[in-house]
Amino acid sequence: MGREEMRTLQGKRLNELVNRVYNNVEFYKLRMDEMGVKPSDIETIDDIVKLPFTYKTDLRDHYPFNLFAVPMKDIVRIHASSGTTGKPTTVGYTKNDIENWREVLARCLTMAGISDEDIMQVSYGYGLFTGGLGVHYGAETVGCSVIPISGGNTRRQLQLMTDFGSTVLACTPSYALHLADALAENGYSLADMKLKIGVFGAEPWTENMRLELEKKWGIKAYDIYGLSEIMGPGVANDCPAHAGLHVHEDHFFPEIVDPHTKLPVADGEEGELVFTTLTKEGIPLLRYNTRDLSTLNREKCSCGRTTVRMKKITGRSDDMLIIRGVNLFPSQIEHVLLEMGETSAHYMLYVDRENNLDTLELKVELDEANMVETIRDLQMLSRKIEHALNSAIGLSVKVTLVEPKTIARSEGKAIRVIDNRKK
Ligand code: DLL
Repeated sequence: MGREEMRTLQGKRLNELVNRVYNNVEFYKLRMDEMGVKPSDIETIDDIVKLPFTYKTDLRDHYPFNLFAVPMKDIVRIHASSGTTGKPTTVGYTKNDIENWREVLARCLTMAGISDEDIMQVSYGYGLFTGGLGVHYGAETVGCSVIPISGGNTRRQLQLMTDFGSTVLACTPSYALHLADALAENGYSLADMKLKIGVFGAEPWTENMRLELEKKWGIKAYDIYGLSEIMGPGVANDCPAHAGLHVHEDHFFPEIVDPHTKLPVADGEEGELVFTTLTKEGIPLLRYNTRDLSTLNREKCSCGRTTVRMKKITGRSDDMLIIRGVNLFPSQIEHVLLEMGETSAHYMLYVDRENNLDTLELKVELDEANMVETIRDLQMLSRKIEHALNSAIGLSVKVTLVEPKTIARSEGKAIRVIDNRKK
């Protein structure tokens, strides 16, 4: 589609969207009234800058369903991802949303050369996380034979990959690397496998890592991007040119804004990636600030596609970590510690990578007023915290209790995380 034709379509969809949220979501009506913007002020896609931004905290403040724009009877699926504290971020899909999700994912997979001839092993987690089910539906739409194995259980992954002759692997890039390194020690060989294509995403990874995965597996590796708030996987992905990720901009309108001023920046300049969900019905969002850092490029790609491309994500403007594909805010850890009230609130998180798998260790100071006397009690307290963290954030964390006043205090902003993973 030519640029002008696309802009006309986006303008029409934006106008419908704004009417929908203004009339059905109290939060947006209030925000727009406050700013003195009416739905009739939004005529073309350029008018998007008149609209309010949405942040993750807005989803938290309206937990669980208060930003939904349709009655619950029209919601057919609920997913959730990490919030900044104890409550997850929840999203809901109508039947049409699921259809559109299938469509964009089918585009992503086709762009990577996947067809109904392929056998796809979906090793993203199935469940509240959008990765497994999202990719699954798209793969079925394309006509692949889908193996919904979900994440984990490395040996079984390799066994099924060999026995079933999987031609496509979909998982996080770090898990793909871990699987590659586990081949030999589990008695498997690439020669017995039929893998051709990897669809990797859900966490940041570099171009070098992509090349490394291509070499280790002897495959073509593609980057797939997305986030639960906007849809899940399938917001954008790269084509064989690997020159940025094509955004499915007829559904998700991207902008880049300056992290400080929140004003839009020119194409090519880096800033926070913002999306407006042009077609979503369940939980449509205006100008959702992802906090992911990227740039936009509207030039036609050498693959022939005209859709805007976003550069591989270079980082985030907040402190969210992605550990084994799971999003984690240090504030979630703090929330659990404070809720338990058995230690001090001075802690440090150490993130590392062993055998290509992320590891997480929490050092937390004992509370002077509540000192633990015996080694046994100390061990019991660590286990208790590990258990509480595991059920709150879904990740295993090694907890080490340390003496009061041994964790370095910082004079400015507290440093809570030491991330030793190689970039
Ligand atoms: O990670 C959706 C997804 C699943 C994408 C499977 C791709 C494949 P969330 O759990 O909500 O959703 O996390 C979204 O993960 O804001 C980025 O910070 C990061 N992220 C996702 N894909 C990529 C990628 C899913 N390809 C957050 N490159 C986003 C870099 C990514 N970061």
